[in-house]
Amino acid sequence: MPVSLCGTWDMVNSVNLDGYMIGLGISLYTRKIALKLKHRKVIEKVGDRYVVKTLSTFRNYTFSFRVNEEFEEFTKGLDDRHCKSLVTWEGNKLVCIQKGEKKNRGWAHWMEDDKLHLELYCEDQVCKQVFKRVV
Ligand code: YOG
Repeated sequence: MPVSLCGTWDMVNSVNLDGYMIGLGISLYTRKIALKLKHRKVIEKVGDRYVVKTLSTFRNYTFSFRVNEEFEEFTKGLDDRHCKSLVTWEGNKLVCIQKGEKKNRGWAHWMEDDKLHLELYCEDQVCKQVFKRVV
């Protein structure tokens, strides 16, 4: 593993989450709630599996995967879609491609200046989030 993304991280910045949610077809009502949330990301390694938790006061989303092994992802509580997802390391970026109904869907995590960065892609939308480590 090039760098450890493991740990607990709190969102400090988010750009174009609304655009990303529009790309996913999330209703205006739910988008308004989601935009007010501070997300916490908990990334753990359990054996050869990663567990990634996105936590908020509204909903939580947890999934787990092995790098380089395609898996069935159900985005329960997000847009409730089924994807065939594959996570790989591209240099120091942990990159996920989520094949399914939505085009150009996926995300990438990487570390930069002690911060955890996340780009979320869907259709023609990109959301960029930055997290600081919780100590
Ligand atoms: O992260 O997929 O770390 O899965 C981004 C917003 C809001 C629900 C959260 C709940 C998703 C309503 C997931 C927010 C917008 C809005 C807390 C980001 C969809 C629905 C769960 C994500 C990856 C990479 C791991």
